[in-house]
Amino acid sequence: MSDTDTKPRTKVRPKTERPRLHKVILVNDDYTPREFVVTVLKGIFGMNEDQSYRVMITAHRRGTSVVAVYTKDIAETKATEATDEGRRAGFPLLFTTEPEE
Ligand code: TYC
Repeated sequence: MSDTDTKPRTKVRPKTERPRLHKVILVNDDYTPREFVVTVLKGIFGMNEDQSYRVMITAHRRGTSVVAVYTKDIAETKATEATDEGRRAGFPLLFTTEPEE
């Protein structure tokens, strides 16, 4: 580098976009018992009794409730696992995912 060359004052730092997070959404239905929903939320999403009751009752009253946000893969895996627990017990319990804005 010659004397007249000027170094950039700051390092070039290419912007790396963070991967978009995906919401897991609990969908209400008329058949799955409340207590079963709470048990699934505790087991698969690591929530305590209070948190899972709140998420369950929000879906019950409003139709849907956001459970948590994760990377796409983890959100989809957990939504599938939670939905499958309902299926195995004979309930139409449904968890879906959607990307965050
Ligand atoms: N609506 C159900 C009932 O009254 C309880 C329920 C809540 C089911 C939330 C699903 O995502 C749900 N037994």
